[in-house]
Amino acid sequence: MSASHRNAPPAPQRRRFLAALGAGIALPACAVSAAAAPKRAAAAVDTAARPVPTPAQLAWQREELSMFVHFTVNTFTDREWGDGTESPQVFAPTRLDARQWARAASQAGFASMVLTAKHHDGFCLWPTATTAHSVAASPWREGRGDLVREFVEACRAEGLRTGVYLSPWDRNHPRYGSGQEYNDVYIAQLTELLTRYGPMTEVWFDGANGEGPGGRRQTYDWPRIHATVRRLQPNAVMFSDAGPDVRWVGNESGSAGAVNWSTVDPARVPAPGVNDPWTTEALQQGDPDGAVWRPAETDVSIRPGWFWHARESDRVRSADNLLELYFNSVGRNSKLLLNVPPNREGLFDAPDLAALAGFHARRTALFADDLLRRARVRASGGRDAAAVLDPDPDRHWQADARSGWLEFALPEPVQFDVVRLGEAIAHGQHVGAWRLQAHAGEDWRTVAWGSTLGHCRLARMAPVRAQRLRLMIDFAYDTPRIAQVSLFRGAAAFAPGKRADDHGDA
Ligand code: FUL
Repeated sequence: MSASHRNAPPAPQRRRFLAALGAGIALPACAVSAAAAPKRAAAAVDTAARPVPTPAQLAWQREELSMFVHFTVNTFTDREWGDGTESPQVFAPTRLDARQWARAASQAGFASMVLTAKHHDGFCLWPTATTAHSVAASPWREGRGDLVREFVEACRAEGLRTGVYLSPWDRNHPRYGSGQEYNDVYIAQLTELLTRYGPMTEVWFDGANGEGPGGRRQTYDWPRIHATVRRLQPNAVMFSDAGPDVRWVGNESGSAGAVNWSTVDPARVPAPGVNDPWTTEALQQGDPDGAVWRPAETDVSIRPGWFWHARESDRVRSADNLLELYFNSVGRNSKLLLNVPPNREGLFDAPDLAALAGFHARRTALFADDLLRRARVRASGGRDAAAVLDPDPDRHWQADARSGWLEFALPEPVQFDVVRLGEAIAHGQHVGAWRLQAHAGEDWRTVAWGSTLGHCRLARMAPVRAQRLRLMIDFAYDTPRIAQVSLFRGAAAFAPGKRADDHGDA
């Protein structure tokens, strides 16, 4: 989305540069960004003021996996950005079945789906009163179809929550660029989407706008847009570069910051589409002192493009590559919004379905057996240390100071190569430096370390065999509350490497 695409179609070099910023999960503590370093003396922290998520933000993050669906006239014209001159006649999927999409998503462990109800070309996937440029003017279902309805009904039948993407940039609508008049149209479109189809859990505002010189420039009325969503769907989160509830992660290559705070200073990214020198870092890393809770969403496509193109069907990400994305997004305190675009029949394609199934199989196998489950746990202080072995994300060890440790003793040695750590984020995100140590001989050896934790931190390492382990929380901005410490074995089999499905990301 956004900054990288603001004035022109995606620039590969910028993508690569942005991806590089998020690369590498095992940074030495001394190499982590300045944003991770404590900025204030411990005694000066006003802990009462640290932000916490709303119930909607908490539910959004705990889903971990959401599926994006890009589908419109572009699917039929073979373009990524339509210019608004497409005839609605081209929109003619022959076997469209939203249940097939929803089934694939739910079987692969995804909890929600977000549909492009209108992309930049302005074609609306639902019959709207705001324009004739919609499915009502297409041959699909003889002009009587409503794809947003079929989508939400399919998702609900599969137990998935639903969201909509409604591009503010509209290259077809005659009122675009008129100011107030287009803003009225946009609000009317939002109102239709948010009143006709039941609960929506996410509303996605794209910051992309490629209007060049001589193009029609439109100033969006963000306060009115946000107020409309809040009034009509108070339980939905709103996504954009600037939130207000969920922020863009700053690239489209599937990498959150290795340091990633869910708190931000809103002044650093004040509006969607702003591209200051510091924007990418602010989106990637957040800010430990940020006054606002605005977690990062990692949107990335299973194919090189966002829309389906026949020529890309041999470049679908592999199951291993999807697992890699999972480590780099969910495993870095973000949420993965993975795009799977339907083909011209209106179905998910065979290679995409195979990759999703493989991803699910690998992920569930890897995380099936928590090797730490049978440990005895001691803590430096505080209460309920054993709660870190319970997967309930609300049960947690609360330390009695702003640093501390947990020690684990297992009945016999185990071999592991992944650790999953998590904070009880309902109480905020506070940990700024941690180390995992294994007891070897007389000494403790550090086997993984980093800065932020948040809802989920996954770290991989060369296989370690140990019977005693400890997690050191070296620094936190408020009393650490650790909800999960788990160990797994098997990640070594999925070591990243250059493959045909490499889209040039980290
Ligand atoms: C970008 C858009 O320009 C792409 O087409 C896509 O929708 C992506 C998710 O966001 O800004």
